[in-house]
Amino acid sequence: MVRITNFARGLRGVRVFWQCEEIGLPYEVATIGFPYPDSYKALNPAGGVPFLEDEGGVGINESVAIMLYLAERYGPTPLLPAKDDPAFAQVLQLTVYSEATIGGALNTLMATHFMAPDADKKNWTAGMTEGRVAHALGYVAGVLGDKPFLVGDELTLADIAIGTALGMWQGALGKVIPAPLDAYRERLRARPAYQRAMAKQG
Ligand SMILES: N[C@@H](CCC(=O)N[C@@H](CS)C(=O)NCC(=O)O)C(=O)O
Repeated sequence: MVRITNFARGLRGVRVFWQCEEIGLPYEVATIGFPYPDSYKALNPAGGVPFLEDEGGVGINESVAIMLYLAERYGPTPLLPAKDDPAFAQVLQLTVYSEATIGGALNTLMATHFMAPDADKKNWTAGMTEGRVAHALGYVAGVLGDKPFLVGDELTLADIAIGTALGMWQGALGKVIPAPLDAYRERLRARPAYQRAMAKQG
């Protein structure tokens, strides 16, 4: 069975739990705190969570890489369209975008919000980064349009990845989600698989 190490309230780990719930893949959750125990540093020298272990000595971090790995390893699944489906490219793009563009920027904002001295909390980099995330969310809202999901009529990895980034923006940073994405996020949160995933948090 795959094993996913996560923080007690780590939303990137929830991405992976949620995917497992959607596809019916059994998984085990290991919850760690910060600073990391030495055993975790040895297991995942890159640091950070989530971290996935699978049979055959597989051990990887990066939530989006984990999602793509699981979809390929335990698919096929409608969460990742087939390679000859035109939707495949956009699912890849948005899934990677959720972390490479949005999540990475959110980490800078969260570090500034929670750890910077008061005088530095509203520095130039924070303002620029916040603007980039706001732009990215506007882009995502445009992609969504009036559709129920970002790509096609069914939930894909793109929704899981982006929906979780919206949770970080709203939940961790207390920011407002643009109205069209707010309704979308509520639809995602209503999914039984999402709720089971959230219940698996430590
Ligand atoms: N791009 C990585 C980001 C991982 C990340 O920053 N995770 C946070 C928790 S959600 C973390 O581990 N922070 C503490 C650290 O980096 O040591 C991913 O998507 O997995």
